[in-house]
Amino acid sequence: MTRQIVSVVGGKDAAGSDTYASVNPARLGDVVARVGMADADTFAAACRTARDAQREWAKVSAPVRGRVIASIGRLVEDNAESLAALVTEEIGKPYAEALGEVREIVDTCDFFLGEGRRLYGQTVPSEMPDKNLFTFRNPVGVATVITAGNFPVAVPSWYLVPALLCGNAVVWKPAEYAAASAHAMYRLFAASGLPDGVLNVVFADGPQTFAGLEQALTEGTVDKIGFTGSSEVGRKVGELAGRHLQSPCLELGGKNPMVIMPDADLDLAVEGALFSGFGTAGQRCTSLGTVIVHESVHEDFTARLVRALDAARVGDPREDVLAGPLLDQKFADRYEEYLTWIQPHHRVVSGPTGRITAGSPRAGFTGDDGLYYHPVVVDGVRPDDRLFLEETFGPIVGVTTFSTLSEAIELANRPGYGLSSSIYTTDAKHAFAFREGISAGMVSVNNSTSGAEAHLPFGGNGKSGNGSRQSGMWVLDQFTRWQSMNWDHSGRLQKAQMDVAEI
Ligand code: UN1
Repeated sequence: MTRQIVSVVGGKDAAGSDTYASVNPARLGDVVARVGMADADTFAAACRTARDAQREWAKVSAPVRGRVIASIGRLVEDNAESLAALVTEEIGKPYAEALGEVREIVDTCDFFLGEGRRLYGQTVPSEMPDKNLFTFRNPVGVATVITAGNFPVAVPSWYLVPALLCGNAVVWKPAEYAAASAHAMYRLFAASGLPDGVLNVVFADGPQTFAGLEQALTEGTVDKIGFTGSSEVGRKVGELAGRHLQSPCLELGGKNPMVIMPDADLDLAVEGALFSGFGTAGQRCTSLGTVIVHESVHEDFTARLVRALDAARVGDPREDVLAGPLLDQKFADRYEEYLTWIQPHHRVVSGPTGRITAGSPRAGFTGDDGLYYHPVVVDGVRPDDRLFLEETFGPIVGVTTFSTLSEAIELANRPGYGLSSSIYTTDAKHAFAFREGISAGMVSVNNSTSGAEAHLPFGGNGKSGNGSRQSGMWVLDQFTRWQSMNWDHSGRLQKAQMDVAEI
C-alpha cells in the first residue's frame, strides 16, 4: 500500500497544498509514498513553532538532552533493518550500503550522547587580579536543515543530532524524492521523547522552501541554516543567508581525485576506484571523479579497472550488487546530458554508455524498468574537459596521467572543489606531500575517496562548501555560539588594558 505522508509541525500533521509521488527508482511504476507538499507559509510557521519550543528545550540540561540522543540511537538501532529497507526501496541504494548509512546515524548518536556531559566551556586567566573569565557555549536557537536524498538519513543526522544536543530546535526540509525515508527517521527521533516542536519536518519544493526561509529570516525565527546539496543551490542558500548576516553550514559537491603513484598496490587502488567511483552509482558527494594515474602504470591500472568492472554487478539494490539505479528521474536526466556530450568526445573503455535496458548486452547487468546505467570509464580525459571539471553524480570515472607528483597535485586541485581526495602509494613522503598540497577537507591514503567516519571533521573547501565542518566535536561550533563572561570581585573598577599590573 502506498504511504501517505505530510509535514509534521509542533507534533501535528500539517496538510500539504500539493502532492508529490516518491517513486522507487528500481521499478519506476512503484509509488513509495504520496507526499503532501507544504507552501512557504507552512515553512515559516514551522520556524515560529520551533522558536517557541526551543526556549523550553534549552532549559533542559545538556546531560538530559544527551540521554534523549542515546534513546534516539537505540531506537534507530532497533529499527535499522526496516529503515534501511525503506531507503533501498525509495532511492535504490544497495541494501548493505543502506544498512551502513543507518549505522552512521547510530555512530553519530554514540558520539553526541556523551557530548551532553561535556559541552565544555573554559576558565581563562585575566589580566587583572580578583577577576575571573569564563566561556560558555550557548545554543544558536532555531536551525533549518535542508538535505539531499543520496544519504537521506545519515547526513541529516549529522545536523539533527548535534543541533538537538546543543539545545536548538530544528526545522528539517528533506529531499522530496526521499521523503518516506525522512519521515520514518523523523518518527524514530520523535519517539525518543523529544518535546513537540523541537524537531519539525517540512516537505516542500525548492521555490517554496526558499520563499519560506526568506520569510522566516525576515521574521527572525531562523538562526542557522544547514544545507547539503549541489554547489549551485548552495551558492543561492549562501547568498540568502548572507543578506541576513548569517553564516550557513554548507556541504556541497565534489570532484574527488584519486592519485595513483607508480609504487602503489594496483589491485588495492582498483578496489578503491570501483567502490568510490561506482558504488552508490557514483552519487556520493565523496564519489571518485577522476583517477590521476602515473604514466608508467596507466595501462596496467586501466586494464585492471575495466576487468573488475566487467565482473561487477549492477542491478536490483535488494541484492548483493556494486550499484543500483540512479536516485531519481531528475538526476537521470542530468546524467543523460553528460553521456550525450561524452560519446563523441571520448574513448570510453568500459563498454557501452547509457541506460541499461532489460536486453543489456553485458552479463551481470540487469535493467528492468529502473534508472540503471552502465558504469563508464573514460580514458584520456583532458584537464579542460567538462568531465574533468564538473561533478557528474553518476557512475562515470575519468582517467588521466601524470609524470611528477607536483603535476598530479596540480591536476587534483584543478576542478576547484575540495571535499575528498585520495592517494595510493607505499611511500610516506608521497602521502604527506600530497596531504600538504591538496586543497581538500579530507585526504585518504591507500583508501577510497568515500566512507568518512562519523567522528572526524567532514567538509570541504572551494566549491565544496564555505569551510564549515560537520561531525565530531567540530560541528559544535555550528550549533553553539561562544559567550564570554568576566566577573570582577575586586570591589573597584578595573580597566582592561589600562590597569594591568607590571612585574
Ligand atoms: C554525502 O554524499 O553527502 O564519506 C556524504 C562518505 C559518507 C558520507 C557521504 N560517509 O562517503
